[in-house]
Amino acid sequence: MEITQKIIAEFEVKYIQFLDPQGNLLQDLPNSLQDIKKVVELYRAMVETREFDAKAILLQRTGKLGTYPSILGQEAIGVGIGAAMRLNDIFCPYYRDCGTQFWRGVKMSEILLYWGGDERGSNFVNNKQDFPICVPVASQTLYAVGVAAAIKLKKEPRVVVTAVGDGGTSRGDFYEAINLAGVWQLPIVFIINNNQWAISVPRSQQTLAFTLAQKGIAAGIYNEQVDGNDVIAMYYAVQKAVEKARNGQGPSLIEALTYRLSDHTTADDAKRYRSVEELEKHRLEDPILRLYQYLLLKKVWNEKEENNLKEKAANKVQLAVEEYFGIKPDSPLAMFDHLYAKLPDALVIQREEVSRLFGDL
Ligand SMILES: Cc1ncc(C[n+]2csc(CCOP(=O)(O)OP(=O)(O)O)c2C)c(N)n1
Ligand SMILES: [Mg+2]
Repeated sequence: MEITQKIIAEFEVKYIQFLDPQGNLLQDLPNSLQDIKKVVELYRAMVETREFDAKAILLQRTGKLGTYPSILGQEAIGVGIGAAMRLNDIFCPYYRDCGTQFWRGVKMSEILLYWGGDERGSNFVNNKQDFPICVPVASQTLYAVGVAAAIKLKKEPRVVVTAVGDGGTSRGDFYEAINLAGVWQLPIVFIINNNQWAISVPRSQQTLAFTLAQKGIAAGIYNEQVDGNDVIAMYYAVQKAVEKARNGQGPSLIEALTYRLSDHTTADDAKRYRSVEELEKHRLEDPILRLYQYLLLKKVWNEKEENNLKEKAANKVQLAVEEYFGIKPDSPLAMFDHLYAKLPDALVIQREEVSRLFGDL
């Protein structure tokens, strides 16, 4: 006897790319980027972010910064998200999102302060409602959902954007977050920075799912895969998702395909678990290189502009470093602040001990 089954649902995962790795434009620029000056702005921001990143690693290597997670190769994700959001939207970052944070007005010196071990770096001067960097993997997706629920209750025309790594999408927090965002139709956009590695665990050992974007299907939310090395595609996809959420049309999940060109953090040595050939292959997909080539082809950029930009970026980063160096270290007692409304007895005792050792600085 032959058993029959009907297909009751079929799903698709879309992929979008504008620029190929050689900088060729594969389809017309989106309407929102018809003004080439805006594309140049995206380029400038990526170059500045890379300059910052290189300096942060040097600071760590010379003992002037704590452990730092490089964003090398992932600048298009950060800048694309930043440019697509409005300033009064809310960003819930993880630790590889400084490109977005800079675009939104977080100071470079604040990010240095944070990785220097000083929590005052999270008290942003410019955008107080953005959340601090989140290190516990994927937990940011949960409180981002909480914030989006609050926005919806208050009927505010704002959107929450949160980013998470490929590894983070294996955690329960992530599934719970996208599930509830779907059920409650929240104004939120989840971005997956799929850089192919979770420290030493490759993407292939995270899930058998063909894409990470399709995880959104199970949650009933819109999903899309984007070339995360193409800042034009990133900007386009995130802006579309953000405005959809703002118009009450629910959440989205965007998987940005990229590659972590650096070690996981300055405490890691990726040579121990991945080949140089793999790394070199992905270097050719570099997001900055391809946009540089496109701008050259369009004749809106040249070597002189490039040198000017690099010099300006280096100066900006140097000023941030000097500002960071000039900040007087916080009192050791600060570690007890902001943990509890009322400190538990055990911590009261420890606080007194620290106070005796170091004085009330
Ligand atoms: C809850 C939790 N478990 C483990 C860790 C240790 N840890 C830090 S980063 C990381 C890998 C995360 O990989 P992925 O989500 O792909 O992000 P990526 O670092 O590649 O951007 C792990 C396991 C952590 N920070 N938090
Ligand atoms: Mg990863």
